[in-house]
Amino acid sequence: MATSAAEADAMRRAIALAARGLGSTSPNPVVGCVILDASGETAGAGWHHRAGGPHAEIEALREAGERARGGTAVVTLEPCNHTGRTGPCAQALVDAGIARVVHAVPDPNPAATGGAATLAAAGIDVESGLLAEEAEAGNIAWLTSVRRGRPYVLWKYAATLDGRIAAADGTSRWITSPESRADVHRLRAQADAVVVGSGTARTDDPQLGARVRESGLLDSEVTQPLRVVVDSNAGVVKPGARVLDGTAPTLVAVAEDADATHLEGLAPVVRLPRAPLGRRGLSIPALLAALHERDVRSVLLEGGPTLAGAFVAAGAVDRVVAYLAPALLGAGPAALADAGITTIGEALRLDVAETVRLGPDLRITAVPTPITAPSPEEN
Ligand code: AOF
Ligand code: ZN
Repeated sequence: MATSAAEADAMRRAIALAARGLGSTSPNPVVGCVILDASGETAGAGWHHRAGGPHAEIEALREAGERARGGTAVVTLEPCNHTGRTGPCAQALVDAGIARVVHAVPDPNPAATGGAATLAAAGIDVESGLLAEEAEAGNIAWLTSVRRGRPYVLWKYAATLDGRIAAADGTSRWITSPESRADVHRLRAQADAVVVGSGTARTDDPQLGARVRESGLLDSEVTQPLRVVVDSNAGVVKPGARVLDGTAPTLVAVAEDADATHLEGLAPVVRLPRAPLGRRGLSIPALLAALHERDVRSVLLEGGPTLAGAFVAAGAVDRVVAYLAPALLGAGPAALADAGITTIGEALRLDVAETVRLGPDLRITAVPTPITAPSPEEN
């Protein structure tokens, strides 16, 4: 049976509800659910607020009460089938007398998958794939982290129209407008971790917190991201650094052979292998694995150009958000340093997902163009 216009409307609302959990549900997904009663009227709605809390389906069922009987549950993610921190939603939907379940995206989490089959076995009509693209986009960080076994990486930079992040004398305040800077706080609030390299830590002494008022989110909704400084030689993070203030946790990543004794008692330290020969810094896959182990599902990579180059070289950038100010410098560092690309054929090609005017600036969001297998003639 095909899906109805009312179900599509309900899914759009469920996707919007799910987004309210962005930044607070990690390591769990964002999920939204709308229950339609037997006559197609909205009877309940809910979203997942925090890991360990009720799943979206349970919130929506709670609101719908008896009206759920004979109704339809519209969910952004396939209902779970497992008892984890909470009970299985598939069973809860069966118990509530739901007649039909429409979900957008199958659950790739091996521990939780199988809900659709459980529902079908109980005689419930199950439909998958409604507005799958939109729902997938809304949950892209979590889905990517489950599929790849590493956090989703969003690289953000602010530059002039000629791609420079500072002037020749090193001055960089403020290239972009207050509107753009406020938008960055929203990105920080939605990320599990904010990562910077030693160059940025040294020159900017950034605090890296998500400033609530500027993020546009409510205070109670903001979970401060883990602040990560990649300080390979353990020479930059020192007592008094703003990144060590008490407002959010901090992790300093250093090389296995670095002397980090001065950091004892100051900040947790993770020791990682150095990058492969020919590259500076730490192994990016090892850094991402260490963060994944700490339940980090999404990373906001904030700089600078050297670390961004290492991430691009490692194939570890999933999304680029560029804030471009209508200004020219003509000299000064570029947003991206060496990424191991030496010839035009190797350029990392991107597809533009969105362009937005932010005050005087332009925000461009782009994702790496998927690599398609070469056709037989090209082989
Ligand atoms: C959520 N919220 O609304 C839905 C989820 O840690 P647990 O026991 O809460 O289970 C988390 C898993 O449940 C999660 O990875 C996903 O596969 C599934 N569905 N999770 O946190 C929800 N529907
Ligand atoms: Zn569930």
